[in-house]
Amino acid sequence: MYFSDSNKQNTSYWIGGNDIEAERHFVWVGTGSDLAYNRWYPGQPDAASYKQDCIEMYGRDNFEWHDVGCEAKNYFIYETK
Ligand SMILES: [Ca+2]
Repeated sequence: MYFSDSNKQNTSYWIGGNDIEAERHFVWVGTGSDLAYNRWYPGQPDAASYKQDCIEMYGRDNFEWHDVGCEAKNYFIYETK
């Protein structure tokens, strides 16, 4: 993916992982399977100051992953068959 610097900083994507069922146990929403791969930003997941159950690719951190509140307004990426 390519974004200009200004776009990149304002762009984050949902990738369909969450730990809604069990805190700190992240799974993919489609299959319920564990994350076989991850690209967490250093220090993440941190469940910082409020409930952070969903995974986003965070533009400001080079699209590395953050756990964040699921109510955030992000773009999304999904897999089709
Ligand atoms: Ca976080």
